[in-house]
Amino acid sequence: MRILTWPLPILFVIAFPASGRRQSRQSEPPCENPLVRQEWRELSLEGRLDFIAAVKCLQVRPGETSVAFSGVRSRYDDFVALHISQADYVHWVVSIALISILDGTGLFCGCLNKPFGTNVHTEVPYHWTQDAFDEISILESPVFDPVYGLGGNGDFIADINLFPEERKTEVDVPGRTGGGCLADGPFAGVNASMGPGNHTEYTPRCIRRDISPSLMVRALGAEQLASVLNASSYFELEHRTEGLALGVEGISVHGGGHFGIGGILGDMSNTWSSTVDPIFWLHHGSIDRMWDIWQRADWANRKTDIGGPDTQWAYPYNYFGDKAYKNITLDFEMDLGEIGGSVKIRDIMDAQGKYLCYTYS
Ligand SMILES: [Cu+2]
Repeated sequence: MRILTWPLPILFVIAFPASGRRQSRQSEPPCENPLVRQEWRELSLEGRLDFIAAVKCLQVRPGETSVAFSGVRSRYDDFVALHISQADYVHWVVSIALISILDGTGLFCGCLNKPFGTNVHTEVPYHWTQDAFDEISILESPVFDPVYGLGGNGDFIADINLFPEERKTEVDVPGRTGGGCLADGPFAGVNASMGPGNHTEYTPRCIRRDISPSLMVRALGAEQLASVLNASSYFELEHRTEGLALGVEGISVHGGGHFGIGGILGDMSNTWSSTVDPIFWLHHGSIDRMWDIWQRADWANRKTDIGGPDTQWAYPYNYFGDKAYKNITLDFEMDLGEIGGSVKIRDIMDAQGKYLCYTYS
């Protein structure tokens, strides 16, 4: 069975909530000293190494959910497994909203024994538009740096027929340039424990990237970003973020990061297990930031504007025919599993509210 990976849900994210949330709760009410989420390039070189070290720290700490998910070996795997297990249920369920739960500060800091408030947190946004002018600039993005970044592409694999269907995306991503295991950077040689795809069995394997610079330039540029931020409603915001058509031509800012980095053979393209590639968090930081900017441009109206289907492939993503669905409301409860429990959408609408406490630089 091939993996159906388009369009990806913006919010299939759910990881690292618990510790950050607890930290946020300590400061409520109100949120007086929000953590400032700096862009990757705004972090000092030391700060970037801290982020990398925190991920590696979680990758060697023992996992806590291996009873529920047999593939879990590390603390990092806890979140990979949660994401895999929930992806089918949070597809388009409030889309962007769930992302804002991802405040992992406590967890990242804690693993490195650093105090809360240092910029060692999960959702470091990466501003793709600063590089998405041309293909060379994208490939030279600081986030792909082998030392002060998360490493670059996999080696080019020309013949994708060497791989079984379940290892490829359904979408025929144009302009792919890699496909091999990470060739450099801090996660080269690090094994993912689960995936690819919708299972949590222990299947150790390398992390792959298959970057399509042309897709990244097309989907992550200033024009796309402006279109998203000009949305007049949450419904429109989500739709423009996810894309307005099925297939490559519809890929927008969310799919642009996933398919642009994951290509056909890479992990970022996988709906369920994309979290095995730590660049996932930086991409989703940028998506959450867009939502935050959009909200604050008209806070009075947008602080409570939410919507979208509670069912995968339902309107407005009903490319395969109409499906019954309910529209998400503020009272919708997101299930964050053993790690985060149940969270109502209304409690995370404000990144500086009673539940979350962060802002973007
Ligand atoms: Cu995503």
